Amino acid sequence: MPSDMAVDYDGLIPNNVGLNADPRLRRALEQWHPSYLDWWMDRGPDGFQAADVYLRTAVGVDQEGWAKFGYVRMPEYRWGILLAPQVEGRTIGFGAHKGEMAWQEVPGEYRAMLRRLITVQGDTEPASVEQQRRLGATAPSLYDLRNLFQVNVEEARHLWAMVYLLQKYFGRDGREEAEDLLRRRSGDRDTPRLLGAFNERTPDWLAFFMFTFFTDRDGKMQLHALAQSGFDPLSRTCRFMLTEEAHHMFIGQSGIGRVLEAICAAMKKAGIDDPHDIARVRQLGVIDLPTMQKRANMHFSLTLDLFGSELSTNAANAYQAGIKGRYLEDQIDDDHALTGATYPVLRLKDGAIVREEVPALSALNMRLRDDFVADAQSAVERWWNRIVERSGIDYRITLPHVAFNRRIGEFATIEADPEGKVLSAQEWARRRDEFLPSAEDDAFVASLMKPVREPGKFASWIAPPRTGIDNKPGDFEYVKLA
Ligand code: BYC
Repeated sequence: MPSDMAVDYDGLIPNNVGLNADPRLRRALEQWHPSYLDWWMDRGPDGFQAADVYLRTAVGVDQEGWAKFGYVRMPEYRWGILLAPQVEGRTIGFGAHKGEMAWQEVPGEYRAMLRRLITVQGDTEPASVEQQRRLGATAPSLYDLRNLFQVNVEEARHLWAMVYLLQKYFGRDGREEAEDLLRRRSGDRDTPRLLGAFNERTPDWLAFFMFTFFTDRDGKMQLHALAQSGFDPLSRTCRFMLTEEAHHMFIGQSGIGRVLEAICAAMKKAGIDDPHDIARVRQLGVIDLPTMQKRANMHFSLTLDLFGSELSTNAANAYQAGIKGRYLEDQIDDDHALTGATYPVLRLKDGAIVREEVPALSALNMRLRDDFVADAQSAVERWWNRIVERSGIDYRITLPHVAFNRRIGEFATIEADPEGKVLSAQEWARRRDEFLPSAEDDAFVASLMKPVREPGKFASWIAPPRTGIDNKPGDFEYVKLA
């Protein structure tokens, strides 16, 4: 066996899982590879497959220096299977098996549950690549174009990570799931992706930045919960994926931050103080702040749906089984069994939103969602509102109430405004465009989406980044177009 840290780069599939010593698995993955490449060419970035892109590739799994930067054509990217190092003597940290040695093989009684979780996680990865497929055509700079492609190749690597687990540990069923992951299509009527938000459109770059801010942050929370798993290969896989996820969220938060910088700078320069003077702000070639708020409302609420329902026996069972833990489970000071514990959850009772104490085991989805909301809230303050505040413009972006615009769970049956006030269907219909982007708002954003391809130049609606990727200078040619 190669050591945990050493990545074998010689074969078709770079890996640190000893693929050479497992011919059956290697064959299965090599058979899947051509279908994967067909999927990438057919459903991946449209029109840039021959360009040289300055990408990072994982070449090791230790904390420092795991990434190597260089120009790559995307179809030649080395998608590898990389697990975080095995922790000697790791035990299961929660649930009925707490204290037992972590499993290196799938425990029979939890096989179906594990396969489902891995499949759901795996399904989101190619879905996001499909959603972002056409964005390259309208990138606001070569820097952003490169960042989009970095996200795309790494989400595709996350697909490889889940396919490895399916193929290695789930035999024939796993191989079938791996094929289905390439068969489902984001937004397709007959074979949609499994989770709602991954069937939505990502029509423009503002949607891309909001998605990487909010939806990748759900990815972070879910991966953290799975990284606690007693099934050690899943835990190690997710721990390494988290190192990549951090960069995706950086792209989202700095992307929105740069949009806000451009807005505030343009407003100051034109002497506009009133953020609600939308027509004048838009004439400056930047997005207006109320539209930013509406887009945030939309992406935040769509992402909340990804946490499942308020009360979930699936989540309770996965916890008791030691398969999916809480966010930072290993840093929580309690019995890690949740015996007799309760958790406060917002529920719908007789048409009103009320807080109710429920058994903590059944509320695990909400606990993770609350952790997500706190994380998103602090990022909004740190990365967004501070920029607006510094410019002296009187405006704050806020996150809407969890009952706003929901399709999953308790609040799917009602309408509520961003403050959480329940609205009648008529009132919602009348006021919807106050809360969510209108067709006109979207058309305005779409009108700004003109490609900028000169090194060092940026579209009017977005400020340049403070520093380059890999410390490259401002006019670095991140993508050499073919
Ligand atoms: N859409 O018991 P419940 C990422 C279903 S993002 C459609 O509450 P559970 C990424 C549910 O399947 C992170 N259906 O569900 C980000 C269940 O069906 P069954 C992705 C939904 O299991 C950016 C039924 O409703 N990873 O990585 O407690 C770019 C009852 O619901 C939805 C994960 O999500 C929905 N939104 O929770 C790229 C982690 N929600 O079983 C990547 C793995 C629920 O009755 N997945 N349903 O037929 C899970 O942990 C869980 O499956 C969920 C759902 C949290 C998603």
